[in-house]
Amino acid sequence: MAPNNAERTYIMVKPDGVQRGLVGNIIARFESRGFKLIALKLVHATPEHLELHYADLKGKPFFPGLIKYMASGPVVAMVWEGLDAVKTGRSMLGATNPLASAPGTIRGDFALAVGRNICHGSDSVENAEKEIKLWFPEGVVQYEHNQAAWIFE
Ligand code: D4T
Repeated sequence: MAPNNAERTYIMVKPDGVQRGLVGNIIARFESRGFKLIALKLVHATPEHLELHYADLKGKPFFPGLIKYMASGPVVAMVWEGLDAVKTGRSMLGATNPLASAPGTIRGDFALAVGRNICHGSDSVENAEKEIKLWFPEGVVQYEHNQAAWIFE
């Protein structure tokens, strides 16, 4: 199969990442890795919206606390595009529990607790497309990325 240079992933700096001033650092990592930013906004999400985002986790014991934390302040919602964006995005985030996140990853560098793990990234291409629709019903921005020839074969 031809490489998909246009794979998209939904990345979200969580309220703790915003409060701790890590937005610029996280954006810089995705930019310098070679991904193309195609949507971005600061949004204070409602619990109802977050319940849709985390619908798969409804019923887990940590779900009410997760929704409360995610609704406690604004998040930075972003869509990044590029080769294997979903898988590479997840590896840049590190393991869900910062105890297991390697140094050099976002969680491995900035987080200690699973319930305050700084940043979200889609875990499959299918979920990425669902999350992009949920957070950006207005659509993303299309433009030519002049660096593409230096990033992709
Ligand atoms: P997100 O979706 O936030 O990027 O996290 P992951 O994809 O890495 O992990 P997840 O869906 O299993 O968990 C979602 C969210 O719930 C918090 N959480 C998770 C928690 O507070 N306690 C827990 O025991 C687990 C497993 C952290 C991330």
